Amino acid sequence: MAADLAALGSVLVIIPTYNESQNIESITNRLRKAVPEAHILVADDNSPDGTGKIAARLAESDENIHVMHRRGKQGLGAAYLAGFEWGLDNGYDVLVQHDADGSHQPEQLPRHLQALADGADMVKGSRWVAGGSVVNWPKSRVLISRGGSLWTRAWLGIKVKDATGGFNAFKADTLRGMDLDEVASAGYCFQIDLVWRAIKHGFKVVEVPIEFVEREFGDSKMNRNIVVEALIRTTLWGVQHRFSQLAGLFKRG
Ligand SMILES: Nc1nc2c(ncn2[C@@H]2O[C@H](COP(=O)(O)OP(=O)(O)OP(=O)(O)O)[C@@H](O)[C@H]2O)c(=O)[nH]1
Ligand SMILES: [Mg+2]
Repeated sequence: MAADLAALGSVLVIIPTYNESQNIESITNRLRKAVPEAHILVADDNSPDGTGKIAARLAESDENIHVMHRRGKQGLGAAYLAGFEWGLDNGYDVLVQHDADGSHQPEQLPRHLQALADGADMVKGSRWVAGGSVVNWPKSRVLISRGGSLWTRAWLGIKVKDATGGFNAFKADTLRGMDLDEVASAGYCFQIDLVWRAIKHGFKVVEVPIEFVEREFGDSKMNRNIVVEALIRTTLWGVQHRFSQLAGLFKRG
């Protein structure tokens, strides 16, 4: 039988934003409808297009919406780390990562929450498990995403099908137990870093299917550096992991 969602406690959805003025209002509206009891934290990096001001206006009229105004663009990973810290300091029991650009569907968040209630420590929204899908994504992006996950699985020896996915939910104790102060990754790699950390620390990671929709408005912040960072860091973690496996074998032998 499915476990009770209410028992999960308070939920904070963190939305990092950089120039999402065309998206922020509709995504917060959808989230408020889909999971009314959840709180939202917009972590804005002083977007030149005024996203922070729109978020501040939304927060004024809705006590479930909060805004963190950050100094300037420091990358998605840094914004999430600041959001996690704020959420943990403020006593939330569940913390969710959610993009502003419409790629993640707020209506699918209850599935993440149910998986946490059923015993997962971290839940990853996955495009590449049965029932998952992408809408309007160019072939090149599918290739990068699938290739990146394959590379990650091969090096790190993990079963996660969508390692780079960014629609994730955590129990607060999972984040507390992952040594987040050691995270240095900035782009896509941040998502791989989080799931690798969760697995290494012995937490139960579950993937749930999501429909990922290419953004209609605004520009992607994805670039070649982000892909290269992910490739280099994942390979380094993989080499370290394989060495420690070998060292373990020698010790035992
Ligand atoms: N605060 C903050 N948010 C960011 C930064 N870079 C990206 N974001 C936000 O992070 C979310 C994901 O960024 P996207 O540009 O959509 O990048 P992506 O989803 O990895 O790439 P696509 O698949 O092309 O959409 C969006 O809500 C962005 O506004 C940043 O430097 N600071
Ligand atoms: Mg996006």
